[in-house]
Amino acid sequence: MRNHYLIDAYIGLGSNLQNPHAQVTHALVQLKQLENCSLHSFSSLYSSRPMGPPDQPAYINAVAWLKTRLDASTLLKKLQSIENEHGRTRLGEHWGPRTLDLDILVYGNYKLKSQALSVPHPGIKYREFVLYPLREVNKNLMIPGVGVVHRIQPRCYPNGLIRLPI
Ligand code: A4P
Ligand code: MG
Repeated sequence: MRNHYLIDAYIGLGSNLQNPHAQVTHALVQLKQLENCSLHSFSSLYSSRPMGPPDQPAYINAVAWLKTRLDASTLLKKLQSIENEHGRTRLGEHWGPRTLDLDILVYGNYKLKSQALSVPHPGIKYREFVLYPLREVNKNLMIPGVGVVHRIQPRCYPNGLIRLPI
């Protein structure tokens, strides 16, 4: 489904399996090629400690800013197909390792809460691997119901997050 107008959507990318750096870099290329979307900008890549079970590799994370005419659920389906192309499996433990995870962090001014789609993503304000790259992309972003990124990010402990050189 298509909107007539463009929506600003922010996507969180994460990977900690099978060359995470390459997984995230390739996913950024795929986001650039998505129909009815344009990739406005994207953050550096960051190395982060795993949230969840500690016995898994470090993650590579990044954030992309898309302008899209896709409605939120169509966008989510497109992102899930990209995850599947990266060999994503969903049989493992909660917050377990993955080849690629693409989350819709923010979708315009929308506030949606269902099992299939919650935006803004409920974890945003607690996650350094989301807030630091998001600040790099748009520090003035107002996250609906949460606040402005440049005010929230400094309250989030960096937890060993490393911004990787380009
Ligand atoms: N879903 C609901 N809202 C959304 C949304 N805004 N964006 C639904 C994307 N999906 C959303 O997702 C489970 C279901 O969430 C989907 O069916 C979708 O309809 P999933 O990708 O199959 O599973 P998941 O990602 O394991 O689940 P969850 O609980 O959403 O995990 P998170 O929040 O994605 O966190 N540590 C570091 N350092 N870096 C990371 O990126 N990521 C995770 C996963 C754990 N630890 C991490 C990282
Ligand atoms: Mg996910």
